[in-house]
Amino acid sequence: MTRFDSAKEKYAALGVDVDRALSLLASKAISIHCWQGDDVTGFENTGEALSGGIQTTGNYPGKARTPAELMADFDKAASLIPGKKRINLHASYAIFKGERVDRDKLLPEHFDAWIAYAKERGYGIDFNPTCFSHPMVKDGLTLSSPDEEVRRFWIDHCIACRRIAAYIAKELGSPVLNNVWIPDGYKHVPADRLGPRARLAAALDEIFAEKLDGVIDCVESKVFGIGVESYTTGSNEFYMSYAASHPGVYNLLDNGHYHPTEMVGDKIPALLTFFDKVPLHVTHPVRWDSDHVVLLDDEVKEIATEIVRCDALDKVLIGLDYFDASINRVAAWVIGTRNMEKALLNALLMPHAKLKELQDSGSFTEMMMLQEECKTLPLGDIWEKYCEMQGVPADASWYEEIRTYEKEVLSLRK
Ligand code: RNT
Ligand code: ZN
Repeated sequence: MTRFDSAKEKYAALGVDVDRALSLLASKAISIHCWQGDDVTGFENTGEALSGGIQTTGNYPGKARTPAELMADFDKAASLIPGKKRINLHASYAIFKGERVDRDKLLPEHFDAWIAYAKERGYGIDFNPTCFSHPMVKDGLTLSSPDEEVRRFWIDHCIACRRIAAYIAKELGSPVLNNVWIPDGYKHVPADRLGPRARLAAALDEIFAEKLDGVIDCVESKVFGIGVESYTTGSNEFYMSYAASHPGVYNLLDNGHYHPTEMVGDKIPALLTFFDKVPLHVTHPVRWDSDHVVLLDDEVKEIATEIVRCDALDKVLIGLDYFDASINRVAAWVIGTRNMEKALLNALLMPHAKLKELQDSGSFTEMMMLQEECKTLPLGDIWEKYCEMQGVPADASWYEEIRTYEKEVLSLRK
């Protein structure tokens, strides 16, 4: 009997259907962020430093400098990751054939190369306005700025992005998540907390006014950023209320954007009670929103468990968000995405019906016992099988490919 067959028997004894778990996992797409490949630099070549209270640290050699390099690196990573993939783009990754335009004038055609790339590989695309690392961010503000001209620029940028998202959706025949995140806030204790939020709400109303097919709109809240410690305009309460009162706009949860003891796993069912979609940014925050590579830690496992337990694989849109410049960037993509897949597999292999029954019948001792016993079931044997079925390395041997790629490709980038 193979290890897989023996593991399968163990799961079956608990009432878990392993084949069903494998096919559900294979059909769930993970949206992989392009910005891990180049430290959130993009292709504008304006020399602007990363701003907005987010930071990449480290200077591991070999970062992608051009669309061709970023695409090649993404391909290398994707070849080592099982499962269905989407690619998550930022507006700053526009690819200009001729004349360059500023962000408020971006057009769908500036993403044709990405659409061709995605089409060839059968990927969906997700999209993000880039409201940072730009001279029109004045005093750290964009959509909530008191300066009419600044606000106008960013409203126009976000409108352009929604149209690009609609175009991509049409081209690929797959809806595009368009996520608005802005860095707005104050380092010091503000004198007016309401004014900026009123301006942000009005700006969002303008941005979302146009009905567009294929676009799933969402807004991403945050608790604080570096240099923006005292006040964040787009706070959790602000965006949650905005989404709840504006049908068709969703609240995106980034698990780096809450106080350290708040768990996004618990927020997912809270939102699923009221929303038919819950978009995510899965990350690994270490003491702050540090955007380390996603690990297979308790928080990520709990996020995956809630998605599966709530029968919400179709409702929760899983995107990753981290940017680590201190390690091989291609490996960073592979490690983080494989971990997200592993967390989902772990969740799919739990006897949820049985556990719920135990909770509802007040059998808390047995419930705890079973939850803990599940933690040492042979997940690895099923994972190996899944990787084999997907045609990717099942064990640490994938790292050899990274070593070779580093030697033959990345290290030549000077
Ligand atoms: C910042 C947000 C946002 C960005 C990316 C680059 O705190 O998490 O999602 O990380 O858009
Ligand atoms: Zn995020």
